[in-house]
Amino acid sequence: MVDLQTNDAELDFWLLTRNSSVLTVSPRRKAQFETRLSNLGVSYQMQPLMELMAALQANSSFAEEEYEECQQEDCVEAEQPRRRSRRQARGFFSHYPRYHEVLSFMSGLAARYPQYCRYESLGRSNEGRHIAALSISLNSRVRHRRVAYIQAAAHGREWITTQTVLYLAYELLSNLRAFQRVLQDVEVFLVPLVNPDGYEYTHTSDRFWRKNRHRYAGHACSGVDINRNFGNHWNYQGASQNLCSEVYSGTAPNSEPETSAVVRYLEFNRHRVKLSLDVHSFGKFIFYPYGYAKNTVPPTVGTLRSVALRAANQIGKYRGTRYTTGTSASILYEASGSLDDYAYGNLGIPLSYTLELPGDEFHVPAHDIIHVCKETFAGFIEFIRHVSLY
Ligand code: 0X9
Ligand code: ZN
Repeated sequence: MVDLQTNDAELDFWLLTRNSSVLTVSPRRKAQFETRLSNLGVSYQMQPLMELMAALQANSSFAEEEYEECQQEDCVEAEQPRRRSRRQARGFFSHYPRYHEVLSFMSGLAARYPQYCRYESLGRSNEGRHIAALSISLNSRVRHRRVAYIQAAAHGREWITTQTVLYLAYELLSNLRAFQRVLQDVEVFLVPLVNPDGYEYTHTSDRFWRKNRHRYAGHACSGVDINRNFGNHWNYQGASQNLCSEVYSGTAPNSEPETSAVVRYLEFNRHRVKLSLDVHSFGKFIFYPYGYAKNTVPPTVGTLRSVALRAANQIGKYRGTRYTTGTSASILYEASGSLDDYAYGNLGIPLSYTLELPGDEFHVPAHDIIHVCKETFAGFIEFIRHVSLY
């Protein structure tokens, strides 16, 4: 399966673990692929993607109804500001926002909490969109605060990840007093949409687009996998140089503006950043380095593991969600050129993780968004709590 993922550009793996996989294959290749699976002795089930798409469509109309509720002017004006903002937030976390909505949610938070929250751009994407960030801290005058860096949606289709990071920002800022200790000397730096072009493309053209939107003249295929484009064992394993592949690693490490925007920020702040968390979907995993090869364990694996287990435990308290922790190469597959290996291996960021949120596919139902946000929030806080120990 790992071989197919890297070498067959027509297959798109949604999940690939040791005992099972979820992937899409075009109708044209279906019969041939079934023969191949039978020859390999693999048992499988097939479902037309159109069925899944129809279910998703039914789902999203539910979300819009919820969001539209009480949008008329008289209704909005009569409300108390605090209640209004809570209701608006409820609405925000019951659907999947577009890029511009994400940006206005972020700038709205910064405008409401100017003393504690800064809204900035790390740079621009291939198509010129801002890679927006929020910095949250209590003592912005203290220069050398440690940083907890959390990013999401390096893969366009992983919509739920953006929501969990925005929820973290919202929840921290709405309850600053409750999180005073956690935030005492830590700056929380959030990038909810690392791949804004890919994200928008999943809203306009192809719900299951993964890569960025880099176009190559004279080629039909486009896009680089941001999570194969970082400069640690670049293109070594679990990555491809076929630009039609879902795991295409780009022309060189850091070749993509989205990757280099993140790298520029992390390099500049390398002595302050103690946590790097890359949020993905799906599978309920917490990965720590190294992911580039099997049986390669970093010297501080004990700490990495114990913090991961604590975070998993906190997440489970909300409704019993159970995460598996380990290195991705041992639990899942080798994937070189990812952020977690780069942050740990090249920059020396001591707590470096990749989170795979829950779900059976990329589309978490609208009514479940808030629950994933809440349980993941508990995990984020646990990770951030460890930052001040460094
Ligand atoms: O393949 C990936 O980039 C991640 N899975 S996803 O389904 N979200 O695409 C997992 C990467 C795990 N490996 C490392 N972090 N090295
Ligand atoms: Zn991903």
